[in-house]
Amino acid sequence: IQDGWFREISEMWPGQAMTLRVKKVLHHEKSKYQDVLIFESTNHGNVLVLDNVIQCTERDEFSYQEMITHLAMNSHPNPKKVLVIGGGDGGVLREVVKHECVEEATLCDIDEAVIRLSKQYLPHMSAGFDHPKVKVHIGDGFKFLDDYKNTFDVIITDSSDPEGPAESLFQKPYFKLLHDALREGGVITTQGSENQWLHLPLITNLKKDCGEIFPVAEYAYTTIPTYPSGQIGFMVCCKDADRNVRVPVRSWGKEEERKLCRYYNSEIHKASFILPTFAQEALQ
Ligand code: AAT
Repeated sequence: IQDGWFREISEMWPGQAMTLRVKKVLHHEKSKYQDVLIFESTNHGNVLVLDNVIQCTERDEFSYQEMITHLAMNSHPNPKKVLVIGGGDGGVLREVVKHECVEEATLCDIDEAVIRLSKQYLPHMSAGFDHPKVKVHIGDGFKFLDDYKNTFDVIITDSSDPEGPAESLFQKPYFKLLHDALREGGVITTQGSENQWLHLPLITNLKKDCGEIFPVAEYAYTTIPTYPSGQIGFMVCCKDADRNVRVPVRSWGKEEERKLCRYYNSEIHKASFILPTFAQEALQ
């Protein structure tokens, strides 16, 4: 923070930096795994920052949390057991339990500090923790998954970027663990290592790795002003070769969809897989 502005400077996006005006620093600590900063901004609500990277702002978090969740959930005909890796702010859980078919939603985040501070400063997201179907485990997602085979219908990896404690969650052995932890017909989404403007080689590699493990592996993206270059991508993969994840297999009615979601809808589900030509070519 300099002169009342937070700047998101990182070698992961050289030569550019999102800058947000700070009204007040609410909390700053070094947890066991990362530097955790929470500040109140002038125009974007409260902001969670880990190792100097913006994780969410109250103003636009719904775009990311809804898309990473419902792209997976609505690509499964009847998801009952759901696992979230990362997601310590609770926002993805909040979205998961909007689906009444869910019987159990487990979250595994490496850092208790993120959960503790989100409960204090990000109440709209951490509301997800209060649901009776939710269970929380503190630990490394990679290690956690290793203990589960043939267990979950949907697994959502809402992890931080590949530099830091989430590094292993972008590598091939992790996708194998995800695959094996899914039940028949299971679906995953993962944070797709940022976006098309900055990381096409990374995304190409990620898609290749996923495609070698899952019979269906597609890349989708959403727009979000406070993530680098204003967008972020997801891998959406399925264990069932016949499933087309580009089209929702379930949907709420139009009216209910509008009540439940502010970004996601059935049309944008389909649209989110359509890429501009330069990205299409790279990912082929
Ligand atoms: N929904 C908010 C967006 C995030 S949160 C990322 C979460 O992943 C953090 O709570 C962090 O503690 C957790 N995490 C990191 N590594 C691991 C791990 N190995 N196992 C389990 N959880 C982990 C992501 C924002 C994306 C940023 C885009 N620039």
